Amino acid sequence: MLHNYQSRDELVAFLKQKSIEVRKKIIQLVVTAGGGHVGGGLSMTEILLTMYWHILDIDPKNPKKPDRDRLILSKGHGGIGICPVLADVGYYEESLMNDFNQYMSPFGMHPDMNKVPGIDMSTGSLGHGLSVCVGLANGARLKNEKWRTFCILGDGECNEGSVWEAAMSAAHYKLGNVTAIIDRNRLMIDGPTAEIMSIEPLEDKWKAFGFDTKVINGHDYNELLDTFENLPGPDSDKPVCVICNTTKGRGVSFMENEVKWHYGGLDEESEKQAVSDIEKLSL
Ligand SMILES: Cc1ncc(C[n+]2csc(CCOP(=O)(O)OP(=O)(O)O)c2C)c(N)n1
Repeated sequence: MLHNYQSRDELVAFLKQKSIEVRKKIIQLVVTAGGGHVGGGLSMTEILLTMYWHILDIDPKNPKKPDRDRLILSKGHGGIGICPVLADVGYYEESLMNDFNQYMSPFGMHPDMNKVPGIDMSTGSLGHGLSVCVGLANGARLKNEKWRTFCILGDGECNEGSVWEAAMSAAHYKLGNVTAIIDRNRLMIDGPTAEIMSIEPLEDKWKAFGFDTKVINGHDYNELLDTFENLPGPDSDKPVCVICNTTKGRGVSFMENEVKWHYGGLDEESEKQAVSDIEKLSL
């Protein structure tokens, strides 16, 4: 927990303010980069802020602390969503992102664990994050260490067979130190998940694969905090899956629930509109 707060209300107010600031930063990065995966960046803002400010046992001044909790962003195209959050909690200065996705910048569109402090795994090719979590979690168990592993996956990403192999093995090895978090925004790169490759009943699937599974509103800080503050703990024998219902493009009127805003660029007028929408966002 990186923020000192007196009450839940104070914490939620703090996080809501961060939601606005981080979303505005995402828009700025889209402009800097000339385009970006903005829809799926904006859908996970509250999940990421909850994890990095409040849930993860981390030290941004010591990013490789051996007993830190690990978070793998398996939907690596969400780099534009996670990098501002890592700056916000203090892994690096925000100004380092001034050349985001430009030639020689440490910040590519998909985050690189060797260049971006706080990134626990380089991702971008979908379907691999959960397998790495399982390996890390198994390693922690073998060494009797108590740190936890978290993996954020896209719902479209759940089309990948490797996600389910990893899920099976997490349950088989009784890895209660693994938590899968699904950004359930119902859209992928080229259409709605229900049309491209139906993954329903998603909750039942994760349950059948041996995960303690919960469905929550991924933009509601109270639901996020209630869920992640009350995880069973690294010694439990069942992995956890939290399906977070979210809105792709959340906070920007012309992006919300629009497939075409999976990836896009912004001209001056649309940038202004996006910022003005975000400033009015009520969570
Ligand atoms: C193995 C692999 N196949 C295809 C892609 C191309 N791709 C990038 S994003 C994306 C859609 C992902 O959808 P989802 O997981 O729902 O992400 P979100 O909507 O949250 O951005 C695809 C297919 C990829 N990155 N990796």
